[in-house]
Amino acid sequence: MMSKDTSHFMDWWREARFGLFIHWGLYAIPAGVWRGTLYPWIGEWIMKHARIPVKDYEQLATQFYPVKFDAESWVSLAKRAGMKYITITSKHHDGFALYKSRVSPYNIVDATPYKRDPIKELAEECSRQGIKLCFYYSQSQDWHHPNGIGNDWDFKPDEEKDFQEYLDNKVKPQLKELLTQYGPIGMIWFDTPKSITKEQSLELKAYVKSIQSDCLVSGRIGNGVGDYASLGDNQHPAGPVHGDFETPCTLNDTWGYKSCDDNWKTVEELIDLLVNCVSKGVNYLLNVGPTAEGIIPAESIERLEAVGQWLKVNGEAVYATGATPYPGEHGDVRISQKGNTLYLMFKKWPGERFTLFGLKNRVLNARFLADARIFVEYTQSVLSTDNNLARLDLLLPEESPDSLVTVLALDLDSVPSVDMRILQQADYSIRLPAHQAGIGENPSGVTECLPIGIMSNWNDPRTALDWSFEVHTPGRFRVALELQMHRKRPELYGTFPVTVQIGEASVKGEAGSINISRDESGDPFHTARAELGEIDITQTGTISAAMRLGKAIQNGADGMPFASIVLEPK
Ligand code: FHN
Repeated sequence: MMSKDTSHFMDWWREARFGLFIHWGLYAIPAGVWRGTLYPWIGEWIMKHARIPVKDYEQLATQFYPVKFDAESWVSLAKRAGMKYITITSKHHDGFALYKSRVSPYNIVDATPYKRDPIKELAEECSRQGIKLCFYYSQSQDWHHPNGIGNDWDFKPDEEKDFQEYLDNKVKPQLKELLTQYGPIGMIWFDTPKSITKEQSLELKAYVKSIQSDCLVSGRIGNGVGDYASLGDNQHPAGPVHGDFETPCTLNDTWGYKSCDDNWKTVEELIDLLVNCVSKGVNYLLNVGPTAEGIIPAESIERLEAVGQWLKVNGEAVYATGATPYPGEHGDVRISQKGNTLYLMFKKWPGERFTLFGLKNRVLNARFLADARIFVEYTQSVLSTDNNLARLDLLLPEESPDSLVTVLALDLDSVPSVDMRILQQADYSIRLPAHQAGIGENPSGVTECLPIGIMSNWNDPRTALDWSFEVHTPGRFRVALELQMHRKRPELYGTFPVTVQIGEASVKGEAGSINISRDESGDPFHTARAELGEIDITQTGTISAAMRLGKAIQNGADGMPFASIVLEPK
């Protein structure tokens, strides 16, 4: 009998978890500076920000000669970093093809003195070194094409353009080239759908699949028809997501190279962000912007190699793992799972004692990925006095076994099974996240929690959010709200009165724009904190909580961008 093939075309991507993004093109030459003016914002947008006429921007091609480009070293860097796929800009919004295209002479082989096809060299290297190659392709914005979206300084306004003509005569023929010239391609990473219609998104998707049926299409193909969904740039989920997600992220503040951008994330931050993604089942696509010479900046290389070193030791907790089985976060611990193993990833070392609540399985073995020889003593019990709360008490070394995030693997007697109630954590804190909130009266019917764990359209004071949670250690708690807001538009949110009721106690305060300051340069999404005050919880067991707005919100940001209530012991 023939065995049934149960593989799925998304398997490789789901198992990969970590990929390399490469933004490389003509914009690496000005590197943020045009005719003596330094432009803020991301480097690859300089043509738009400086409103550079096509005929002037095209001149950059005559100077593009990346003598130091070396496909082998780029691909081996991705491998050393522990990345499983590479997504490179085959054509960004500036319309320039980074490969040999017969559709448009505006490409690296025909329009530059370099005359080599780096995509071909990368494709050969990727196949030699065994890593998936994917192509970024800007399907809507094309500032070089009269009918592409976005250039209104050389061409007609977008509304008057024949977008379908551009799709038919540039996008599709170039996709065909990309999907037939370079062997099997993991994905086409479409971006910024803009006004593309659902029919057009579907048409593009079908077109890609008609050439390579297993090639994925990114969520940003538009209209929700991608094979998976994309979070915003540098956006990290506040709670567990449902479905397949990826978040594209920068190492500094730009995608395409900018000579003056040295706002580099630290290795610690990068590993924290990686484990945060892993614990939510989200892929982390981390960018480098090579210089016009073809060099990946040393600061990027150092950081990626350090992440790779960590992954060499701790990759078991990352690759082919699923999101935490718990419905919410565990303070400074991120959790993933694979088979019968649960991985606790400690962002902050708890010291000698750590208690994990709510794990229902029997633990067979506890081992550190950084050093399996360290003996970990543990006991398991169920507290019938606290509504049958299961607890696992671990006796850990005083110092963390890994200098960065330490991973403790718990091998269990079966697939992880956990208490789905909201539980007070070992550090006595309690988190009441948006995605676990009941939405009481919802008069307009539009308030809902987005897949990334942020409340959307919560603007009606009649709509109360409610929770119930389990307390094992009563006491006095500070009450704070976490809101996810956009740093570039803080004024959008306004500031609103809120009331939080915890059991019999309540606390009032204000939250919104006052909790965030404008920042044009860094990551746009920011988790801001609003301190509301303090309350007492006087008993163990199940406690209820609710939160209301003090007045109706009418802002341009879909209401209050609420992520969580956090109760921290005083
Ligand atoms: O406009 C682009 C930007 O230049 C960059 O390519 C990022 C990467 O996710 N995507 C768009 C903005 O979201």
